Amino acid sequence: MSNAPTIGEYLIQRLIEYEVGHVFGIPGDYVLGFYDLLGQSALETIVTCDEQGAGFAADAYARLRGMGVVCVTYCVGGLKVVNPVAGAFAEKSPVVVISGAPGMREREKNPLLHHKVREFDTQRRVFDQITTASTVLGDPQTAYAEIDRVLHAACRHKRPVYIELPRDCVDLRGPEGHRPSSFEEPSDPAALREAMEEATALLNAAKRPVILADVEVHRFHLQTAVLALVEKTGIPFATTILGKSVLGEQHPLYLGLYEGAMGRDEVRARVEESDCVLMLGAFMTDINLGIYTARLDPARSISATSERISIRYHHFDEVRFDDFLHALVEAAGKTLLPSAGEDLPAPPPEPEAPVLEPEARVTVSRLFARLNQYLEDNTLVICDVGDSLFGAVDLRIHRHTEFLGPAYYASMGFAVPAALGAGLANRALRPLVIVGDGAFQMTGIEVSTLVRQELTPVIIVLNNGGYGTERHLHDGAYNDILPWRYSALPQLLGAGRSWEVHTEGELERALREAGENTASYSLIEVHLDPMDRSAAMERLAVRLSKRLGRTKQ
Ligand SMILES: Cc1ncc(C[n+]2csc(CCOP(=O)(O)OP(=O)(O)O)c2C)c(N)n1
Ligand SMILES: [Mg+2]
Repeated sequence: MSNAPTIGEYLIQRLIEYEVGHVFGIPGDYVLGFYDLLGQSALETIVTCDEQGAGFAADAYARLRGMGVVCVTYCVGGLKVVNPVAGAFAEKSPVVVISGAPGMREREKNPLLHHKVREFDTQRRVFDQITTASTVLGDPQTAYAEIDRVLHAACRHKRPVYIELPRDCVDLRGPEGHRPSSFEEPSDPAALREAMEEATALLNAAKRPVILADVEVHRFHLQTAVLALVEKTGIPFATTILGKSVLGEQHPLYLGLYEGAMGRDEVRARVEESDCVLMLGAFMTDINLGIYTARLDPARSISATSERISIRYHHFDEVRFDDFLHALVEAAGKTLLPSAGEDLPAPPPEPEAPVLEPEARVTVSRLFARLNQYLEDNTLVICDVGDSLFGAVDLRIHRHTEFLGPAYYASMGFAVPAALGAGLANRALRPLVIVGDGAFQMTGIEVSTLVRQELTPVIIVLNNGGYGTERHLHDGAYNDILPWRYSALPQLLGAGRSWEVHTEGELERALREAGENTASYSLIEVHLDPMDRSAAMERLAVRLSKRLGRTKQ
């Protein structure tokens, strides 16, 4: 009898080594054997209402914990996680997709087995487009090494991977004595030295350097290093929407959110007029760049990402992002001189505490101003697409990484299931979910899974009677939705508390009572005027509709 673990056991063991504690998904006959193994393991299985919810939950979990896992059955389950996995790919989140599949022996003679779409490898080929590595564990001789390779790729690139587990292979054993391979790819020391010389020369010569910290700083867990760099050099920093709150937004050197012409003018001017912008883990998406209104001159930029380091027009492919950043921190105060630290623009204004007008109808801007006061040290803000995201731009997040939102891929339906993933990734955080009524109709049913897991987020449903964002771009009857009674959800689920809010007085009471409710989720349905919108949405709508060649009257 071999001492080697079964393929299923080895996969579970490696996931635990990557500090995964939960697996999200829905079982099916092609994956039942593996679900049994999961049930006997230290991993907790979280069964959601729908696979898409499991996918978003795993994405949020990965953003907080460094790896998230979704485990589904063949095609009917797998193809439902395509959208969240695509979002995880686009926004760099290391989600591991484990899909059950027909056994290798069942595949002979190409029978028409249930759930098969076209060929046996159709699902895998779909996932090849949206993952950084994929494998079918059909051969016990190579399965362990394949698991090592694929999990390493997820971690190295912070992108999803796909592992297909044929049901007759789960209990097969590979070779004895396997040790996980090492995939270290150290920086080329000479290239690192040269990159550092160029970067320090540029930064030392700069009179008004600025750091632009973005999403990869979060994904690669480099916040502490960036903070050390900021503090040792005195260089002020800005972030983008996608990297929002990657460093605490109450830091004295925080300039604000940089989003080209969409953002605040002082921040835009300070960044664009800087003689050296050090971009760390920055992702140049259209929304991050304020729909291409950002003006960043490569001749005055240093850009470091996990893919390459660029210093003005020189590119260094052999230098690792983390090595470069740590070398900068190490040089700070030595070869890298402290910044003069003059002319910091005034810090972003704390939105004024609104004076309560108890009878007044709640508006979007007053709602967000109030929510800003509501944030506590353990609040994790999770936004969905729409005014939830844009209205949240001006929230001042207390510490780093307390903001999750699909700010680039922008798939509706992210926020409620993300609260599930984030809540399990770190139970010490209390999610504050901000979600539009349209997005809530897509995945809000996962509140059911929040109940099962005894999570207690506060969920604010912005009820503006439909697809508000789209109304501002181009209105039509297709932007209306059925007006659900969102606050009746506790009756449907038999759990939770809810409030229906029209006025500021009602909002105040709901927020207070929700804050005190630590026994269940709290859902606050806020009625808003269908044409009301945040200032950020207003700026975005103007720009987007110009690009679409349509202007709103
Ligand atoms: C999955 C998905 N489908 C469609 C869209 C296009 N879209 C962008 S915003 C929007 C409306 C969002 O409505 P709601 O969630 O109510 O938020 P609001 O705009 O009203 O704040 C739609 C349909 C999308 N981003 N994602
Ligand atoms: Mg809406």
